[in-house]
Amino acid sequence: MSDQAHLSPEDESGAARFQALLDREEKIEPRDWMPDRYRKLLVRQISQHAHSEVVGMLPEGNWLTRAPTLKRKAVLLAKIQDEAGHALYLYSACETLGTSREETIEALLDGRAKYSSIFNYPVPTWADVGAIGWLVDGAAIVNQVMLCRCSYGPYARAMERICKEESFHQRQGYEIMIKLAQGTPAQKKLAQDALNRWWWPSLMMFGPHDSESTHGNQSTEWKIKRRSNDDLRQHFIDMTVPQAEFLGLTVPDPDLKWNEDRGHYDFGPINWDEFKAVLKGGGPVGRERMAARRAAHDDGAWVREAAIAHAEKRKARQHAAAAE
Ligand code: FAQ
Repeated sequence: MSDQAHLSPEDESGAARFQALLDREEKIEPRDWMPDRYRKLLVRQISQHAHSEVVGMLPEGNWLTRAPTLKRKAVLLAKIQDEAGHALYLYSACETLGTSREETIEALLDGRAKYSSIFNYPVPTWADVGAIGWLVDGAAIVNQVMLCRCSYGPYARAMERICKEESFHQRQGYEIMIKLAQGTPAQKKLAQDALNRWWWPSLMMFGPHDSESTHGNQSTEWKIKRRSNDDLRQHFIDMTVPQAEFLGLTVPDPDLKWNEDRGHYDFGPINWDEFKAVLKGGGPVGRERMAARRAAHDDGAWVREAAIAHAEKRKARQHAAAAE
């Protein structure tokens, strides 16, 4: 049933304004009327995105004590802190849609909310940290540049800032891969093995094929998404294959081939059974990620309580000063 079916006269004028804003490529802001489904679609996507940033900090955080040099450690630390910042912008954008931060985080902790499939894979070597920066952040940029033009103002603005930081993340990963690929044969093998592990999961980050995408059409109609999952995936492949060639590494896809007519690379079938299995349970890595996330949340309880107590004391002082 259409969202417009049972609208009151007030809602009708809101709906007309909403459509006019979309048509004029202007942003929808929190004060504006919006269809309930638009709000829900955004809360779903933005909260999943925020959770991905937070859970994405865990595999890299595990490598902080094992980074090979002080410089690498400082750079990785800065990247992880950026991811925390991204999550904060995104949780804030979610709050502008009327869901409390507690509610959103609770949904992650009790397993109702998703985060990106990519963070349910193990990170066994330092080369995997490089591959994450190069491929995972590379895929995230391709996806998020599109989201800078999202119709919802707070999300689009958060994305602009996030994209600037993501390009530094991608560079740090690629630089790790360059060093390894130009190193000893053993180091080059580490880089190749990491590429083998992360290539296909990175392609899955863009979501199912367009024909299987549940939200794609509605999301595109409302200008939340501007490009389809398959379109973005192809763009990522076309951009990344030459980077792998520069490294002297082989993309683990025997069907990968430049198609002169299409002006794109053809590539082999994606294992969607693996994608579904990763989403369902996440296996041992998923359990480990969520256990680490819950422990961090519990350990941080005193910080939240202290911040609330401080805010209340400040408010009381301001009231007292105003009453004098
Ligand atoms: N993982 O109907 P569609 C990062 C689900 S940030 C898990 O096509 P949509 C930075 C989808 O939710 C990475 N689930 O969905 C970083 C839906 O299920 P639902 C995160 C997935 O929303 C780097 C169902 O499949 N980025 O990495 C995935 O139109 C390094 C049907 O799919 C974002 O979240 C997946 N990969 O398109 C941090 C970007 N794909 O909800 C630390 C914002 C699909 O009905 C270290 N999100 N599903 O139960 C988006 O652009 C979109 O949500 C897509 C999916 C493109 C991901």
